[in-house]
Amino acid sequence: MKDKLDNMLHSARELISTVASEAELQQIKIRFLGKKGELTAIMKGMGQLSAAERPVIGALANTVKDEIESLLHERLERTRAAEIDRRLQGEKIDVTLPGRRGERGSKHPITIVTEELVAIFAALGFGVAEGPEVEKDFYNFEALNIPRDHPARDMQDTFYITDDVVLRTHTSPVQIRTMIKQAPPVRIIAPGTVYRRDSDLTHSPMFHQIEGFMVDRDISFADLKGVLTAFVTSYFGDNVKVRFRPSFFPFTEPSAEVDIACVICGGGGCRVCGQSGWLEILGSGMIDPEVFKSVGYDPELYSGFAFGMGLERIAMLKYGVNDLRLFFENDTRFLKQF
Ligand code: 2NM
Repeated sequence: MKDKLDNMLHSARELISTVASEAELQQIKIRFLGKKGELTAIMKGMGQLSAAERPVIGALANTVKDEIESLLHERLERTRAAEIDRRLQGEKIDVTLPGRRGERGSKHPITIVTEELVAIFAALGFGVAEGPEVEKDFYNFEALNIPRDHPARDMQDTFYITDDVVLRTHTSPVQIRTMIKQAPPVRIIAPGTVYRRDSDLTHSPMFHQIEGFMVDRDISFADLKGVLTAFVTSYFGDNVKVRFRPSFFPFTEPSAEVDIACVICGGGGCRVCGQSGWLEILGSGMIDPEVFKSVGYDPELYSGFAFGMGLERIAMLKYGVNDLRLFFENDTRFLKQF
């Protein structure tokens, strides 16, 4: 009996020392200490022993049991520690690796064009002015010699807030406000958002303009041509052809539209320029004496010119964009190309 217990302890020790998993340890525990285990069997058979043997074998069996339990426990701890070590090795983080960069935004093409045009006019001595987008009828229309019955006043074109308040349809009210506040000489450009009840492939109800004007003694149409030609060649290149074509605006007389040779076909005629070889890029004219009267300038003393252009159109020509809607959809795949 004693040999049996010694052998049992010996083989248990051998087994436990080679085990590598918790599951195997559990099996060994069942084999020796379980209800039907080898040691349990011996303990159950104690009754058959003589009174002299029983305490000796009993004590030995208990020692063997304790020993196996402590071997199992010790091995279990080691297996768990090894398992944790292995996981930590696998999950090790290299804290010196560079982090993921946050995605950087980019300037909207309309912002880029605005800043470039403002810079060109700044170099020509123009300051920048801004004004409200919700505007009084007086500043948006009345002071600009746009009478009550003029087609531009039609509900078709203008968003009315009340009878007397509109979303500005151009940035000209900024020039009116500037002239009312400031005596000549003045040279100002007004970039900004404007609104018209118009929506199709080439018109958005919200779009952007830069308008500008210059007033002093003896400003002539030659100044208009000089400044606008300087602007156009500065933005589209020294070699671009420019022409001035008679036009009409209620707030200027005479008025002229400025065309450049088509940036797509170079003047030969294509779809973009409607076979004409020319692209209209801005409107202009000598400020009408009626406008001067509304702002308190003396038309006998002062003269000036003014001009205006749509920035979406300029951006489309500059960058070869063929769909106006791209400027308003804010798809970053489009925006990040500029
Ligand atoms: C244009 C074309 C021609 C213009 C006129 C004025 C003002 F207030 F000085 F009279 N501001 N802007 C003007 C003139 C705008 O846009 C196509």
